[in-house]
Amino acid sequence: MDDQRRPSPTGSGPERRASRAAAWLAAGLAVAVVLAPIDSRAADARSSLPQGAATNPTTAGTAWRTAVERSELKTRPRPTPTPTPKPTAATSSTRYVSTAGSDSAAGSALSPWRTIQHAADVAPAGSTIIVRGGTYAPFSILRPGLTVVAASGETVTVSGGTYVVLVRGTSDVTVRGLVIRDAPDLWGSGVRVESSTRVLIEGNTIRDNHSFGVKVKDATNVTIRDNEITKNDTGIELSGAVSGARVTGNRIHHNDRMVTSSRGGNGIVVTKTTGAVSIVGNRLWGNRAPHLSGGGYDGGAFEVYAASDLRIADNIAWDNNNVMETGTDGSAPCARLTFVRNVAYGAGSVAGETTGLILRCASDSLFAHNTFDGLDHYAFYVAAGGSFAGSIAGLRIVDNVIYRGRAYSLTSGLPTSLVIDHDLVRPGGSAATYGRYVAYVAGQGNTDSLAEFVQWTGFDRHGLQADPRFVDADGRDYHLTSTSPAIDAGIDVTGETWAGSGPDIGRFEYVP
Ligand SMILES: [Ca+2]
Ligand SMILES: [Ca+2]
Repeated sequence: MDDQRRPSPTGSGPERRASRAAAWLAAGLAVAVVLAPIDSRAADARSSLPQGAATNPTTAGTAWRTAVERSELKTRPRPTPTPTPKPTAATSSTRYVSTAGSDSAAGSALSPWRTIQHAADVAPAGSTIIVRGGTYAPFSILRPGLTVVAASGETVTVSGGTYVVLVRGTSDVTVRGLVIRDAPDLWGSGVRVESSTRVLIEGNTIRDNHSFGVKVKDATNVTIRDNEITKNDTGIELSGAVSGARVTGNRIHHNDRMVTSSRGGNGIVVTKTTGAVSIVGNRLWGNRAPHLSGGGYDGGAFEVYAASDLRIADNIAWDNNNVMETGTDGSAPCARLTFVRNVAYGAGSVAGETTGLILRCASDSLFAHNTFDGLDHYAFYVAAGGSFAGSIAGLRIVDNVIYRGRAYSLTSGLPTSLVIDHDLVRPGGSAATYGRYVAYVAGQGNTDSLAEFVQWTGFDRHGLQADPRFVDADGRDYHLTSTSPAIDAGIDVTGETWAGSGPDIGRFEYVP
């Protein structure tokens, strides 16, 4: 989808440009550690990342991931632990591959095979295939119950092929710890999981693939966890029947090339899927591709196209071309999207090119308890009709903080079932495009006053225009301080427990 939907609002004044260098220090870290106890937060803050460290996914990753996992664990029922048998050095279910090996060998530690493909073809079901350091040809897993894993502490690179790693027509497969790169073909991918179930793609580096880092098509219960996914045309794409897909803990950044003239530069794309999908606790940044012609950029953190039943929560996104784009070709709606407890911010590395959410296909959907800071053009562009539009009936935008950027850009003809309320806005104070306004409303223009926006539209009658009093917005710690007007000013739309007399507005609940 192209960026055709941006309205051309009138009344833009001169934009004040401020130094944003400081804002990049520790980007992605401060918000990461705030779930941790005070002491560890201070310890992490002291690590004070150098300029550009935000683009290094290995820095500060552990603290944040731990925090996310901790918060998830609180709400997740704990399974009864099963005793794990002690691993032995070379059980019958362990096989080895080495660049010094031979496919006519036994596949043991001392007599390893040469190719991963041979191992995937002949290893007994239930095998763990340990690959020693080196560079290998692409491979396909077409049999159930296999784990392919890099030897501990060794770098295993698999490169080339339409699909560098293909998992097809099988089940119970794990691919872990590999560097998967350089698929050269249009519509190819680093990892492709197709017509399979119970597949885990974990801890890999997946990069420089054309067109996808990971593509999941018609495969259920696929988990994509803790990977670094970068420099592909698109980071991850899910399509078809993908019930139970879970994308979590990944670092998805600088997927920065177009696939075709109309798509590319996206972090996570969910297109024409059926079944519930969970996208939780990822970090996404720098996902933005120059158009193939005509200038400008496409892409963004999340793209949803004719897909429903998505839960997108606890993610952190910065410097992406947009936070989310929704759309459809009319073949299916985008229904029951739940986008909660995310943080997204600018300013981006390209002036004017870090926008918010394009909601033109989002029926019966909830966008709540998110915090946005310094986004260009808008946090929420809400449209009825136009290119790629589907229904937005029953869309609710509630309990969000929109800071240092224009909160809304609204077209005419919006449905009466649209709810926008209990949000806190604070425009100004950034160089974000249109950042000094609260909203643009078709037929009215721009306003810098929430009261005027309420008068024009009837939305946000319980909203606030005030300083949210974050702990340290420039340091990306969007926790509230004790005097924040966002405290207890929200409404319960998520069923979560809260502190005080009501839910707070924005990503983080203030706990005295
Ligand atoms: Ca797009
Ligand atoms: Ca509260």
